[in-house]
Amino acid sequence: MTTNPAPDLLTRRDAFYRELEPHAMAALWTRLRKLIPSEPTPAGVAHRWSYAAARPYLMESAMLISAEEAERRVLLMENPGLPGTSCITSTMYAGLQLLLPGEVAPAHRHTQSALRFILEGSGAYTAVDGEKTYMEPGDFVITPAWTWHHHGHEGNAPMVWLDGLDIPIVSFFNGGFREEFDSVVSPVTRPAGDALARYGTGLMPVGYQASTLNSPVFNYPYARTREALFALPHAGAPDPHTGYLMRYTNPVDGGWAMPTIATMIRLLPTGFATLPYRSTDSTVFVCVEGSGHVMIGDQRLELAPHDIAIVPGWSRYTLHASQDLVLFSYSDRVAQEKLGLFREQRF
Ligand code: GTQ
Repeated sequence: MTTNPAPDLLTRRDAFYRELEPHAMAALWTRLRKLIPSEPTPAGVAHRWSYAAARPYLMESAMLISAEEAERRVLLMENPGLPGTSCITSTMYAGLQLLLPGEVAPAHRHTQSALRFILEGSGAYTAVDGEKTYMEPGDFVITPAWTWHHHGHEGNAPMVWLDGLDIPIVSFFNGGFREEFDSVVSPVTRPAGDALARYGTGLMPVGYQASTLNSPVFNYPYARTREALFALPHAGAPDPHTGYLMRYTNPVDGGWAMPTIATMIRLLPTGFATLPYRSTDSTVFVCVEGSGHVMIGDQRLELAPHDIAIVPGWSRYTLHASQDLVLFSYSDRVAQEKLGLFREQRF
């Protein structure tokens, strides 16, 4: 293994490598360690976006362009370690979308899957595949790939939500398609609340044949989620590495709610801190309520309501709650699990 080649041989090797270049070939042994690393070294960096700092820019954007002209009036969050990519991690996209009362974000569809996590406001809806759902802060809403969707606002204050999409995954597979609907809104064929009534109560229509790619429930209301989360401390102690951590599930098969994006929510009671943990999925955290911080090595990221933080994959981190801290998170974990790539480590 460890031989010391003669200087003459080294020169001949370099010449050989240069000779290969114009043939679009290269010697694997010069690249093997980088190509097949001993462990992941994610391209993105740890970062936090303060909602208080971002919000004025979002409001300013509404003075420059309407939702309709923009198609989607969104300020995207780009990982400082991934400049020019429009991505928040190497596999996930994140943006803050603003809709004002009376505005419509026109109907379109795309092969990218999207989630909405509602940050502020009330009275706006998203219409997905023929059904409207009115959105409230803390709601988790799914827009499955290739479903027609538009957003509208019947309330009286600005509505802001976080968009999470699997844009980098779809572009990696070169699978991106988009279509605009031929009018501003796509048809609504079922009453609001239909999906939640049929599939979201522990009941299921008998004989229901569903694709299990996406959950048929496409709005997981925070009122229900919150009640569930805050019931957990009555029954036992939090997991020392994750806190009270729950995942959003597809009620048809118990799997993840979406095919490429794993979504979870957790409660860390006041004063609680997790033990160090890491996993291979770079994760986007959204502070829903409460406050605290995340430590990634010696880097400290503060978490106040609606702040967004990135923990790069395979980085050891701890979470700390100063006030009952509720964190929504999403990552490519579900895709990694399907490919046999997901790993986690508890310290
Ligand atoms: O609302 O459909 O942030 O298509 C980026 C692309 C939101 C949306 C984004 C989109 C949407």
